[in-house]
Amino acid sequence: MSNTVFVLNGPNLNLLGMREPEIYGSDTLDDIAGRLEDKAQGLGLEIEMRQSNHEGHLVDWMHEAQADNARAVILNAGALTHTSIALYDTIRAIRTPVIEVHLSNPHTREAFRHKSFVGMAAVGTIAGFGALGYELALDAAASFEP
Ligand code: CA2
Repeated sequence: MSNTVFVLNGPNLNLLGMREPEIYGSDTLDDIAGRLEDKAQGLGLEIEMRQSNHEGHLVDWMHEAQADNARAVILNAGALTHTSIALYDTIRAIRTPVIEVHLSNPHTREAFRHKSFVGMAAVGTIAGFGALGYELALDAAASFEP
């Protein structure tokens, strides 16, 4: 198994830090990536950080994570979390463990955010801790068997 952790981000997360800071915080995705790189170094891991507004890219990247024997996938699928059976099937289909992350806590928000297809297949979920959630997820990934 490799030391790489894929950190995959879905639709609109490229806008982080630019809108709705009261919900999502003021860090940009690049800020989060920088902190994850530093933390990964200390844990002996490598980060592959990506964002796409397209569901199929997330599917392809999870296949890639599996082909590369990645340690784990950290996935914030954005709104696809609540709609995508394709992501559910993909997480079920790969052996690579997937950790679901959300900046906000979807359970305190609109009812349509209460269902998570990602969470139904992921190893676990970290939500509501803002950008810190990605770092907590990296700690979880580091605890998986190499
Ligand atoms: O809290 C999260 O991390 C979410 O995955 C964010 C998604 C939302 O649909 C999920 O229910 C929870 C939305 C991502 C959109 O990101 C934006 C960032 C800045 C400004 C506007 C949207």
